[in-house]
Amino acid sequence: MFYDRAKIYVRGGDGGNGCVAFRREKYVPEGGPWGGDGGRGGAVIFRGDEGLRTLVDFRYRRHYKADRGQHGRGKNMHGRAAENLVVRVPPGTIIRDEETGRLLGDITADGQEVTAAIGGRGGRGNSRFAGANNKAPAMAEKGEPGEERRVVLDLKLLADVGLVGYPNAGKSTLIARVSAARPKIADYPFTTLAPNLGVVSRGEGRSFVVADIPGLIEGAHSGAGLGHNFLRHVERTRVLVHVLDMAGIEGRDPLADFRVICRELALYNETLAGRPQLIAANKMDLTGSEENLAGLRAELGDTHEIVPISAATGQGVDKLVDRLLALLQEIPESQVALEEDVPEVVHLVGPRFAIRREDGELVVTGREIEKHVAMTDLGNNEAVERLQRIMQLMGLEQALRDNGARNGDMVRIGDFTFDFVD
Ligand SMILES: Nc1nc2c(ncn2[C@@H]2O[C@H](COP(=O)(O)OP(=O)(O)OP(=O)(O)O)[C@@H](O)[C@H]2O)c(=O)[nH]1
Ligand SMILES: [Mg+2]
Repeated sequence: MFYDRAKIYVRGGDGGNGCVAFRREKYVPEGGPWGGDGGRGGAVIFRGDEGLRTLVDFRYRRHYKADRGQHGRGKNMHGRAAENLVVRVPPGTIIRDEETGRLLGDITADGQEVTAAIGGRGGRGNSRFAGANNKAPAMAEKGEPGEERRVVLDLKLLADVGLVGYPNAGKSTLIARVSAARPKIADYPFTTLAPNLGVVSRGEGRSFVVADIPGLIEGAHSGAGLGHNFLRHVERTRVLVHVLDMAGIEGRDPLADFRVICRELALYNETLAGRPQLIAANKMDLTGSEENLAGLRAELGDTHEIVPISAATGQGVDKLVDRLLALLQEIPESQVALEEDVPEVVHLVGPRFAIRREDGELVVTGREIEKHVAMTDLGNNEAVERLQRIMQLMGLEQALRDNGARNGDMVRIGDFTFDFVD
């Protein structure tokens, strides 16, 4: 199986900050807290799009960051949530967390969505901290940071275009010219022993996959030569390109070759023979090819589209690719191989926190506790006091003691440093 792979970075937007504000109206002398909450940050969401066939677009852009939520404002006005960032991927794409290898989701259909990184929630405004003990809190939460991760996208490549033809017709030369595939090319038959796949890319959103299979000969449908084993690789392609050797080397007649291959395809599988086809009249750089082309056109010109090319010099190849892009646009999508189960998105929740010693300091790490620190306005005493209460509730004080913390030891969590006081 062939894979196309891309590694990208995704980050949900941070939540907007909560606001500290107080009521200051006429006739309301003792203004209470009046600061609104921040809005939620946007998520990064992968969405299946059957117009896409490969992952090459991710070569142009590797960072996807959703917007942050709007900050809360006075008069209890909440900040607006940010829009999600939708990243389009072809159906068949498997999404994994790069670090853990964990499956985040599997896009199998057009429109299906998988969330890769959620946005942070908005920080709460000071109104939400008012209580019996504190009627006028002068603190608010900062927005929660968005989730971030590196993801690996994998796509099983299914060929859109199959190259068929006699041995030596130039199929491998053609795929090497239009893609990064580098198959063996030689002037003896049956050079290609296994199929090659190549991705043809003509800029963003304009790409497709070509399969080059071993040459076919008469009797291929029943196992002659090598072709039969490989016809199944072109069974699900949407367009076939007949590659013909127009120079008629070794007394070959391109028209006769064409008829033999058509018959073999039909004998193998009727629907394969009925697939849309283009004839790539190859080796037009060689003598004798023009005459043969005239003959071919006279016979097949009314019923078949013939594109003269030279895979060796590149002549006519761009036109062939353009025609293929256009044809693929018109032809409905063939079904994509589906992975059996579609697991739910998994958001990682680690252990609550870990403590280690570093240069005489106690360093505390952990998703949840670091989140609380990130959401605290460390310049605000009230907010810091609240943070300390949260840490106590999470059992951090006891855990520090268990790790040998003594009075006066420095403790660091993210940007926050404090002295341990037992
Ligand atoms: N002059 C000329 N030679 C070509 C052209 N295309 C292919 N050839 C030559 O034809 C020979 C066969 O080319 P391949 O690309 O290996 O042919 P193939 O169809 O893949 O052959 P198999 O793998 O055996 O089925 C090689 O020597 C190529 O260099 C062309 O457009 N012009
Ligand atoms: Mg070959």
